[in-house]
Amino acid sequence: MLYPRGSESRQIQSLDGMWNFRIDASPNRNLGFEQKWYSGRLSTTGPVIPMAVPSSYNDVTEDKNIRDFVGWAWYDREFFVSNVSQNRRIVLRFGSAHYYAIVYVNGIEAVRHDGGHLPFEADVNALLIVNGPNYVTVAVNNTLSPTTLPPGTISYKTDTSKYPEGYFVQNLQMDFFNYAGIHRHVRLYTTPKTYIDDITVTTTVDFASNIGHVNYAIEVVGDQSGTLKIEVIDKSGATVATGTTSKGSLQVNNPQLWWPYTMNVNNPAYLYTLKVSLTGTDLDVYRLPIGIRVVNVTSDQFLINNKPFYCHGVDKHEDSDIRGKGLDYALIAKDFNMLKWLGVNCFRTSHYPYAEEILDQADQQGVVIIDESPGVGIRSRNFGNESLNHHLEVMSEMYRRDKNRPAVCMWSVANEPESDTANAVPYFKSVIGYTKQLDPTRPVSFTCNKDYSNDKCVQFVDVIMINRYYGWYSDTGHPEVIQRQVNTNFMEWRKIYNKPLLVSEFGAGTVAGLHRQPSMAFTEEYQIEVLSQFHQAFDQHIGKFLVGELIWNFADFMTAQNPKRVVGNKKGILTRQRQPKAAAQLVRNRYNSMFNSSFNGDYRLCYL
Ligand code: GCB
Repeated sequence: MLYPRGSESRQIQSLDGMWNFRIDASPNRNLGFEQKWYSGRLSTTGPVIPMAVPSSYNDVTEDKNIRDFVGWAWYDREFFVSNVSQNRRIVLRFGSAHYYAIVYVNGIEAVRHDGGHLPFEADVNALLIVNGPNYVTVAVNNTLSPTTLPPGTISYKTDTSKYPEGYFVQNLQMDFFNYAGIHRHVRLYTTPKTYIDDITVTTTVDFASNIGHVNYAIEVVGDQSGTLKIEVIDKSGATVATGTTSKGSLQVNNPQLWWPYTMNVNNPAYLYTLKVSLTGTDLDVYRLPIGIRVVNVTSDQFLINNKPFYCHGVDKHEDSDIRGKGLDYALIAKDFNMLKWLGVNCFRTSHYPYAEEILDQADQQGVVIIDESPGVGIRSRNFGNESLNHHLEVMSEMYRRDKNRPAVCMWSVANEPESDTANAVPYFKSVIGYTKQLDPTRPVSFTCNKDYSNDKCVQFVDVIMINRYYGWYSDTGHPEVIQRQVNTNFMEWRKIYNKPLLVSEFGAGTVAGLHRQPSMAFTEEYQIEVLSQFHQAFDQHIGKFLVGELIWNFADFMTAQNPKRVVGNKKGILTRQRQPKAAAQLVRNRYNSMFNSSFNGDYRLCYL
């Protein structure tokens, strides 16, 4: 599915803004469907409040019932389409809505989508009224079940001595708040009736002869007799390669490669434009940003353009005050500025696919992405066929959305599943195998919190990713044992698997402004001690088989209420408002020295 981009043949109309909103708090949460709230304007069937789109609805109001709501929430708004666009194909596209969404246009169902973090769209020409007001209604349900990704359960509390009649709660299997609503852009866009439906690009580089190969496949829907022109255009606007077939390979001589910004500070993240023009009865033009680069994994290295890449990074959440998980350009800009300030060259989209607008910045700024699916907290009870089929579907939607992004250098299919159980084996063999089949050009992994002695699924991955909380969830208050435990653990993994290793989580909960000398858990001093003990351990393995470190977490983030969380998870090196805790300076010094240091015979020589 191509991201909507304006061109001489395509127009985009935003439907973002204030929508009307109401939760369906009826006991069975089904009143909206029983009364067909979609068959007229929402305001005619009950009271509505204004709700920002994109945003999560949870933290926008002062109402706890809305913040903690579980069930169907309803949105609607009015819009117009012009006569001109009626001659085109008109598509209604949602960047994402969490979790399950049903969309109606003028009271008729247009599309439904299962899954909270990926785009969906529908051709809506047949549903539109030209020269009249149209309305779109969206019902969004945030209920997580054993077969959703992430999975969850609903507990019905039937003991009426303790709970009122019909009382139920949502149980989560993940450590972040289940923000809900229309999280990303809603847009109408037009294409000609015959149109470019999909473009797939992979690149290879012939280093000896300094040639880049852009392999592409184009899918056209409609009349197939049109003429295609494919151009690779460089930053100066010059066309450097052309093609005319729907599938082919274009040669770019002396290519400017896409590099992470730390590997080529002077010319990072070089993007070409693949311009595809389709001329038939009508013209369609689509411009896709592409990067020429190649990713490989050996038994001990992660190579980008044949040079060893060391990931000095963070894990993140798409999370902020007020907007929850709603797309926010100021936040995206701030986060990338902060990532650069910290010297971060890589992040994992823990624990779900982030907005396309975030990945755009990663492509443009040269920050490597480990693209993670929403497969977080999958337990044994979730390894059934229905879950598996949904997981495969999610991987295919994710691949289809992000496949052309040079910044995406690895897929992570899951975070901390119960990979030590027997039924995890066929499940992950299938999910990882399927992802590799979709995309043979990128490594595939999942993050593992089991151990070398009991995990059963690391056998399928290309890079071992492990989450380790020495000094926090074990030996709390004892950072002095971290180095020993990291070293022992690394060597055990290494004895079993001849694969590169990346520490995909480590960290310590830290309440900003809390100090204690000597340090104690939750103080800023303690976070520094924990991180620096890990750093010293890592330094003994960098350049050998360790290919990266990701701190949990870039910033504090919201979780469900729970006696172990103080208004959310506080393992950020930044506060939720993106202000640095003391550890941010430690990380900044370490990460900046990693790419600023000159050739000195260690792994840093990998950097250009
Ligand atoms: C983990 C999870 C992450 C949690 C983190 C923690 O292992 O992957 O989602 O937030 O630990 O802070 O406990």
